[in-house]
Amino acid sequence: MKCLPAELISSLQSAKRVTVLTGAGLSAESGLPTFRGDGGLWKKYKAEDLASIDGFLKRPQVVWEWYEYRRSIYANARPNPGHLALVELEKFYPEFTLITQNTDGLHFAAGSENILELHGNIRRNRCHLCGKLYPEKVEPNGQVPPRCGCGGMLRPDVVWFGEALSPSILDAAWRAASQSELFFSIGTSALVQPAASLSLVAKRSGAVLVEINLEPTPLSFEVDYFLEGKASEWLFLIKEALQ
Ligand code: BJW
Ligand code: ZN
Repeated sequence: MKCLPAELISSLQSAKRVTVLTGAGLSAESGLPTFRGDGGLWKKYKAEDLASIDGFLKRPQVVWEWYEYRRSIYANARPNPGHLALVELEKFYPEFTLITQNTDGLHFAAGSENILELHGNIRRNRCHLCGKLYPEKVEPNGQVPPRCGCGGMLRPDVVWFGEALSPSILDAAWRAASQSELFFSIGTSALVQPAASLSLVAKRSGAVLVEINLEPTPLSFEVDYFLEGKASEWLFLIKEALQ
């Protein structure tokens, strides 16, 4: 049976500024495949072949169809108890920032409010050439990928390898990490930068660092508490400790 360490419970109860970083493992419990590891999305492909501008320009149809496939899975996905517990945490703490690498929008669907989507959102598209944003679902217009009015190919409005994250979102995430007393890294392999560095920024600024994952990651050696197991189960205990 899982049990939170007593010292962590007292940190949970006394903290005022809390930041959480989530990754694909949190949404795995909503039925969405992760990127790496068992059942990872990338099994047949290298991540960089699909989620990079070079991959897109080389195989635009394959990349577009892969995203359309993922959108079809995401359309039926619902927030799981892990997402919902984070909504409760946000109500408890005066300063709470939820930084997510996930592009599935499930934190919004759950009702979290102060969310920073580091890697964009898969539901939106934008033009590869002129940058015009297409927030709504794009209907097929005879070409794959569909074309913008300017003739450019549409692509998902996400951050691919080699692309810069939104400076304002990254700044806000950096600030939240460096100002937090308690920082959680949940359901992420902690391999992809700059997201992975946020945990270390928090630690260097004095935060208590907690990781929740099914298995150890490169971050596990740096954390104050490694909680091994499913995100939803640990988040349930964390929520209970605050009631
Ligand atoms: C559970 C669970 C359960 C399962 N409960 N746990 C420094 C050093 C080396 C390289 C770099 C560096 N800085 C930058 C780079 C390059 C690169 C990078 O990091 N490469 C590394 C892989 C080596 N980074 C970039 O290119 C970034 N851009 C950048 O730095 O730009 C610089 C620049 C500046 C100025 C001008 C131009 C450029 C961009 C990174 C973008 C990542 N994009 C993706 C795709 C998003 C779109 C989409 O959705 O398709 O983001 S890749 C993919 O990885 C996706 C994810 O958000 C991201 C992280 O994955 P995540 O969430 O960690 O998932 P998994 O699958 O890896 O792990 C799941 C975990 O959950 C596992 O650990 C499981 O055990 C666990 N788990 N079930 C708890 N129930
Ligand atoms: Zn355009």
